[in-house]
Amino acid sequence: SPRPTSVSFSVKAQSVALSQDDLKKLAAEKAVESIKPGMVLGLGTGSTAAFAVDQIGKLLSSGQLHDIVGIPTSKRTEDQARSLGIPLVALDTHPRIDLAIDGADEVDPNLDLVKGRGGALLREKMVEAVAERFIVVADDTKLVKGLGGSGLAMPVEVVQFCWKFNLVRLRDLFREFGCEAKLRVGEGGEAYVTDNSNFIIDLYFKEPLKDGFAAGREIGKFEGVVEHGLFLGMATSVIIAGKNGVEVMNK
Ligand code: ABF
Repeated sequence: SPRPTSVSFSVKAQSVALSQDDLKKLAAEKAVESIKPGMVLGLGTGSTAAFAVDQIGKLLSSGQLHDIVGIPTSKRTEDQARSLGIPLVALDTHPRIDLAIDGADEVDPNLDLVKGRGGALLREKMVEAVAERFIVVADDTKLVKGLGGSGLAMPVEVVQFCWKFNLVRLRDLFREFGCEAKLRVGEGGEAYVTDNSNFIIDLYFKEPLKDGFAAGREIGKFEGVVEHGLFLGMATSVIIAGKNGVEVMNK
């Protein structure tokens, strides 16, 4: 797939050390600058996206932004947006989204992504797939050379019915990448249940995937798999904040 076409450094970070949260906020607020009145927005999930939702709320309440509506990608984001007075709609009535802003778990050099460690991958993918522009916001710890290369989870949402059957099939599918597959467990020690009442199988790879598109296709062939965390060819821009500033990469 084509490499990103332009790279720019738009904001210089201050000389004082910035925390990871400061970096997330910088990236999120840079993305919010692209919002124009009249837009239908996809509202992402996770700690970085939450900074963007906060900023949208602030701009609305100060009158600097108006006439926008949002479609949340999780119950968490829905609650946050409601508490900030952001008007919400649904894909059912607003099937075209002007701009979605969301975080990611891994970003590769082609702007392909792993998402879903926050558990919201299904709604995120439904919303972001129909967004005319999809801006990913992240700090520079999310950059990887190859997807699956962070050593952290690549999530797959599966129906609860016979989840072990799919866990074994997924693990075996990626045996050559040293894949381990685990059912995600929630804070109480019970299986984690998504907003859509499904389970999540987290895949861990010893080495990055060679071909994310082939991997996504193969995962999608398993009945009972609802969605996977490979978001390929979807991001139109990625905004990465690091200690040297904010970098905007465009497809
Ligand atoms: C969402 O939140 C997910 O797709 C991703 O899993 C996670 C990233 O969270 P954070 O911004 O807190 O690292 O964007």
